[in-house]
Parts: sequence; structure tokens; C-alpha cells
Amino acid sequence: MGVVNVTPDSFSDDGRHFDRQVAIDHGLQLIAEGADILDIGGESTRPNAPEVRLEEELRRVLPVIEALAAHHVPLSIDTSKPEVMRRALAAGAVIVNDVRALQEPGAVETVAASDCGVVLMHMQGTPRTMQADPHYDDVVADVGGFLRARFEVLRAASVAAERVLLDPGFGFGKTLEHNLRLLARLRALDVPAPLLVGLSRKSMLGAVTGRGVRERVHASVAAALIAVQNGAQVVRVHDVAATRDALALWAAVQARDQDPKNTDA
Ligand code: 7PM
Repeated sequence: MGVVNVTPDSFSDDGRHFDRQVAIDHGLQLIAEGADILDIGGESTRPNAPEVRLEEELRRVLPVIEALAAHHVPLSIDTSKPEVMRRALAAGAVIVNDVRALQEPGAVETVAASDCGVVLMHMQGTPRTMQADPHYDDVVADVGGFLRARFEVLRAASVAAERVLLDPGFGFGKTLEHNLRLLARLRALDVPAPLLVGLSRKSMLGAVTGRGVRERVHASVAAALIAVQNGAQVVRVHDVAATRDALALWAAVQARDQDPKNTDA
């Protein structure tokens, strides 16, 4: 899943993709690099980011969705607002990616009334407060429990299990220690649906490598590879070509490890 930001204040892009045509061109570039899904977002979830109003969010994302929908790559809309979900789905998006796991009023009903896919992400607190002082009894057990509970809410609303992806929400109300433990123990989340993870360019990678946001490509690729090795089915990334190369090598080696001709097991 390639990231297309349509925000002027994203830490990853310095607003370079706020300009409508720049965002569309960036999406086309990610398709050319081999993205299987494009995630289009007009609401920054950075700590302390100002909330984006409905009309502004629609103005940002709808023209980009309309332009990219013609290119036969599934589009996901990164939003928490039911009205943005509805309008984005009508414009050609087929997946709702919600960092608030459909907890806004009307969000579950909106997804249930459509046939879209849906990503439910864990966050502790709100974007404004989440990095203040995150606490867990056991981060893996707590995040797994939240994701199972939100999955059950969707099932109770008659959303088929096959439509759902679950995401531990790296960086959303987590310390470096929490993030590293989640990545190490991804399989222990023990969730009932495929996992999507977003680690690309995040501050936890900066904390480990000492690098600024523009210098985190190598660590991002390593993080995506570790995530897939630990069971992630979808990785949300900025650097699609580099990530695909790393995963192609991983898959080629993996196939030999699984080969029934192996006699050294
Ligand atoms: C500022 C702060 C800008 C944080 C962008 C971000 C995820 C997501 C984001 C994720 C899912 C970023 C984040 N992250 N959706 N949206 N999972 N499902 O680093 O990890 O891209 S926004």
C-alpha cells in the first residue's frame, strides 16, 4: 500500500503533495513502482496537528480519488469522518482506512452499508494527546484485545470478516519500547483478520537510527521486511519500489524454505 498525502502539514512530505496535481502525479509514480493499493489521506494525524474540517478534507481528497480511480489500482481513503468515507467510496475508493477504528458516530453504519474493505487501527488517546505519556499493562495483549473487540463490533454490524484488516497503529500512542515490542511480537497479537502495518519513515525508526525523516528509507524497508516476516499481510509505505525489491528477495528465499524437496529439515 503506497501513501499519497494530500495534506499541507504531513511530517513525511512537508506539504509537497498538497497541490492536487502533485498528489495525483505522486500516486501515478507509486503505481509505476508497483503499488497494489494507494492510500489517500487529507487529514494529518500528526501529534498536535490542527483538525481538518469536513469541507476542506473533501476538497483535498475527492479530486485525487477521481483522477486515480481510472488507473485500476484499488484506492483506500484514510479518514475517520463518515461523510468523507461515503463521498470517497462514491468517487471510486474501495477501502476505508480509519486510524480511529470506526469509533466516530455513524462510521460503523457507513462501512456496513457499503461493500468496501476496511482497516481498523489501534490508537491510544487522540492525535493531540497520544504521545504525552502512553501506558499499557501489556502492549501486545492490550492492542490485540482492542483489535479483536473492534472486529467483533463490525461482525455484529454484519460486515463480513473477509472485508477487514487490522493494524496495531505504530506510533499512535506508543513509546519506542512499545513500538519495538509490537513489531517483535506481531504474531502474538493473535488477531482474527490479516494485519496491515505502517512503519514507513516513522519516528521510531529515527530513534533507532538517529536519522531525520527524509533519511529513513533504508530503515523503513528493513521495518517492512521484519513486519512481513512476522506475519503482516499488507505494508503501508512511502517507498514502494525499494520495499517491493526487498520483499521480492524475501519471497524468493521463503519459497525455497517451504520447498517440499528440502531433505535437511
Ligand atoms: C503525520 C503523523 C503524518 C503521522 C502522517 C502520519 C498509519 C495510517 C498514518 C498507520 C494506518 C504516517 C502517519 N499512519 N493508517 N495513517 N496505519 N492504517 O506516518 O500506521 O503516515 S498517518
